[in-house]
This record gives sequence, C-alpha cells and structure tokens, in this order.
Amino acid sequence: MDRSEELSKAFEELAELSEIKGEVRFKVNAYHKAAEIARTHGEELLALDDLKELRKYPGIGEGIAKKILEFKRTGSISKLEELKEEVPVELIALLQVPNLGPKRAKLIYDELGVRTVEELQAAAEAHRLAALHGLGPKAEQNILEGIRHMQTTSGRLLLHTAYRIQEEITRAMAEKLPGLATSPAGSLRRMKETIGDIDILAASLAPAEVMEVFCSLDMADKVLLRGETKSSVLTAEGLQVDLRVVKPEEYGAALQYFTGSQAHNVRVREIAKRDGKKINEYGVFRVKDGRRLAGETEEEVYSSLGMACPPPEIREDRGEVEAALRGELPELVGREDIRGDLHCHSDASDGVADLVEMRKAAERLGYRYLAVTDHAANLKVAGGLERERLLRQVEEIRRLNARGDSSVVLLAGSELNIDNQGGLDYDDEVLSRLDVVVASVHGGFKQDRETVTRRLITAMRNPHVKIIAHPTGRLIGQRPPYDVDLDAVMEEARRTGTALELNAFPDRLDLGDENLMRASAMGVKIALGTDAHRTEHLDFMLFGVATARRGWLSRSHLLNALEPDELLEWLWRGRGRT
Ligand code: DGT
Ligand code: CA
Ligand code: CA
Ligand code: ZN
Repeated sequence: MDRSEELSKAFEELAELSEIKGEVRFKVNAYHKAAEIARTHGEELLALDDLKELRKYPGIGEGIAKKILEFKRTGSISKLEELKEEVPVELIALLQVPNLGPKRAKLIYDELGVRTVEELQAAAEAHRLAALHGLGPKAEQNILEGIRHMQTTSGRLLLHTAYRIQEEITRAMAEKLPGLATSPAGSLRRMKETIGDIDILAASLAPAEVMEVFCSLDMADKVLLRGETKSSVLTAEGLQVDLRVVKPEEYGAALQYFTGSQAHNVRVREIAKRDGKKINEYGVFRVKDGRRLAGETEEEVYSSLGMACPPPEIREDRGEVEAALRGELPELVGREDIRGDLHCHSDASDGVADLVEMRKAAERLGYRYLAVTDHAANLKVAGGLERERLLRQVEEIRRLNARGDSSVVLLAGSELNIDNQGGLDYDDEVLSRLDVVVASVHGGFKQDRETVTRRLITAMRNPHVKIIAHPTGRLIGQRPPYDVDLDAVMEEARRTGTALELNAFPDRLDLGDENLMRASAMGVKIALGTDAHRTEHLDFMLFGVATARRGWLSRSHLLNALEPDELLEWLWRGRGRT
C-alpha cells in the first residue's frame, strides 16, 4: 500500500468505527468523503503542511485537515487509534470485508457470535446471515462476494505501486552497476493487476557483486535471503523483492521461466516434451543427446520449440500457446498507438488542474485529443457541474480549441451519473452540445443484478451516451464488482454502438483483462481513459495499455487509436449535431 492508499484506508476505518460507536451521521459521511478524496488526491494532500491549503479542497473541513496533518506527521490518526481501543478487535477484523458495513457487522457479531472472517464465510454459506433481521439473500451474497474479493487481493499490491518500486530499484542498481542487464519477471512483467512479490532478473558473470549491491539498497529494509544466485529483500512497505542473477547465455531461458505464468509454463513444458525436448531455467535441451538448443534470448527459446514469442502480458494460458504454435499471435496495441485520453477531470469538478494545464500535459504526452469529462450535476460530492456551469465550460473549450495554438483538441464532455432508474443528469438539449458523453454508476452498488443491469442498459439507449465508464464498479482490494449481467451489457453496447471503458486508474483497471477479451470478441469498442484528477494521473495510461494488452486488444478495438476526425465522426454518429 502506498501512503495515499493508507490515508484513504484510515479514513474509511474511521468512518466505520465512528458509525459503530453511534457517531452523528454527518461526521461519518465526512470521513467517507475524506477517504474518497484521499483515494484520488492522497499524494498531494500529504505534500501540504498548511491547514489553510488543505481546507481549499472541497469536502475538507478543519477536523479532516488536522487529521491529515497528523497522519503525515505520525503515520496514524489518534482518534482512530482511540476507537480501535474501544471496539473489539474481532469486530474490526470483520469490517475489513468489503460489502459488510458497520451496522451489519455488529449485528452478525452480536447475534450469531461470528468472530472471524472464516466463521463469517461459513455462516453465509449456511445461509445463516440471510435469516437475520434486515439482511436477506442478496446481502448475504454480497458479503460472500466481498470475502472472495478480499481473499484474492489480500497481501497483494496494486500493479502501479509495485511498478514504481521496481523502477526505483532498477534505477538505483543501474547507478551502481552501469550496463547491468536487468528485467522485471513474474507477474510484474506480465503487468497483472495485482502483484504478490516483485521478481527481478539480472545477467552477470559476477553475481556476488550484483547481490552485494542489491542487498545494500536503501529500499531493502530487511534481507530475507542472500544466496549466490538468488536473494530476497523486504521493502518498508512489506513487499518482497526477489533478485535472481544468471549467466548471460542463460538469460533468455531464465526470463522465460521466471516470467511465467505458471499455467503458461506448464503448457510450454508439455510442448517441449512432446517434441523430445526439455526446457528449464537454463535452456532448451534435446533429450536424446542432451544438446543445448537455446537459452540466450526468449525468442530463441520459443522458436526452438516451434513457437512465436508471445508478449509477456498474455502468458496466462488463455489461448496464446496455441496461437504461438500456429504463428498467429495477435498484434497487440502499444502506447504509441494511443492518440488521446478519453476520461479526465479538471478543477471545475473534483480535479485540481485547469483546462489549459491539462491540455499542456496532454501535449507533452504527444496526444491529439483529450476528453474533459467532469462530473455532472447530480454527483454533488464530487463537485458536479450544474447545467449552466457545464455550458460555460463547453464554451470555454470551444474558445480554447479555436485559438489553434495547441496540438491537442479538447473534447467537451461530461461524466454522467446513472441514477437508480437509469436516468441521467442533463436533458438531451444539453447532451447534444457535448462531444463525449460518458455515463457511469456511482451509487447503489448493492442492488440486485437485474436492477443494475437495467440501469446500465437504459443509459446506453440514450443516443448521446457513447461510453460507459468503469463498467463493473470494482475498486481493487476494496470493493468487488457490483452484481451485473455483463453479457447483457456487452450485447447492448454492441447493438447501440456504445463503447465500454477501460478505466486506467490504478485501483480500477475496469474492465479488466478477461472482460476485455469477452467484450472485444463481441465486437464492442473499448475507450481508454485514465480518470485523471491531476496532470500526473495522465501517466496511468501505461497501465491502461498494459491491461488492454492483457485483454488481447489491438488498435482496431480501441477508440483511442482513432485520429481526431475519425473519433469525432464516431462520437457524433446517430446523434444529430446542433
Ligand atoms: P505473484 O508474485 O503472486 O504476483 O505471481 P508470479 O507469477 O510473479 O509468481 P511467483 O513470484 O511465485 O513466481 C514467479 C514466476 O516463476 C512465475 O510466474 C512462474 C515461475 N515459476 C516457475 N516454476 C515455478 C513453480 O514451480 N512455482 C511457482 N510458483 N512459480 C514458478
Ligand atoms: Ca512474483
Ligand atoms: Ca517471486
Ligand atoms: Zn471519472
């Protein structure tokens, strides 16, 4: 977890524990809101030292501002620590389950005597939760989903956090050992959405020297294992980093082996075996005479088995082995194919940069367009724009574009909130003035499958709505996807010509890899958006592209690969420009 995630989590806990202690509603809500602000703005909040500056953020009052400063100074919030003393630890542990709020947790704790997550799971599976007053089968199902989500993400870091740490390590090592060949391996090289531990591979004829440098890195808080070819350290965040050093002639074989996935490697080994060959981290060998056939590069390793070399992102045994054998690997989208970002926020809603600053940042990234999609009127907590303010913003965007002094076209947009009936924030007259209408769900996450599905489908039937943002609503490690019939949503997206988003914000990556494969197979277009709330967030595109690659997407699947005029043509299709 990085510091902003920790801060966000602290406020979330504060909200839940305060609610258990019967704190007044507005305080509980203020803590929830602070958690959400920390999610998107944690880093910059923690960079401030001044109460006044902090209070400039909408939603941050004196009390919250003081707590942020305290967290910055001490790493914790005393009010939270006090509450933790007062609430039973077992109950606090139950609160970690996503989809289980304080009221229900307490009820289950008191009425059923449930003390651990295991007991909670058992009680849910035996349908003992549904029988409690105020719960019912849907709530029980949601809690089980929450437990499952927790089990698959606990102890794992978000891709972007692990990626930054890896970059730092690689940079520090390169300083001490210029010219050393290193590469990430494991899940990080495959750019999986969460990372268990970081694997790094190096090629050197002097491994002892490499190990020495690695084990004495500043970020190596603790050395867990120090060997001749493998060492493991723990960072201050509690993340394990494994370094393996191999001989240059074995680098390709080791890279192939340690990149995985394990499922992919099992299949590759089968293929070698069928062919009278053996593959391990040292190379590919012919069984009958032990002759070494390959090992220096990954390409040679795969080609010695009659395969093309699959990009690391798709090595998950989802058909890439067969495709590599046939020589028919997909041409995956690359960062250089991306012409722009289709989801961001300015300081008009809950972002911090103005239109000109956002546009400058997009210029630096080499983009041709940037869609400004500030929150719409109904999402008041995120500073949603009332009709008049939105129309003024549209005018400002048109004026900026008309100046012709930028390589980036700003697209006037909005991120609408899909309400409980599938209704949207503005009337068609307003929507018909926007280039990009994005719609998404921001509440009612625990509704039943039919209701949520109907909301999304109703929104897509509005001809102005062209993109559904973060279609499953998940927050990795915090909130599982809402219950929704994605097949029905994808089918309607295809039918209505609506794109589904790949939201690249680090804890969203939504749609995720497998859903992207399904959507593109159905002929649904994908819109990449970082959901940037500040200029630096535009860099999340890296993880969006990586996730697109994991979903086997090529440039033809992505709206963002279109040139500006092609994109505008697509966005205005079937709407009638006014
Ligand atoms: P992670 O760390 O849980 O995010 O996932 P990975 O894929 O990085 O897994 P890790 O760190 O346990 O192992 C790194 C790679 O080593 C893995 O992707 C495949 C490779 N490998 C080769 N043989 C084995 C094996 O017998 N067991 C495991 N776990 N990995 C193996
Ligand atoms: Ca790993
Ligand atoms: Ca590992
Ligand atoms: Zn957004």
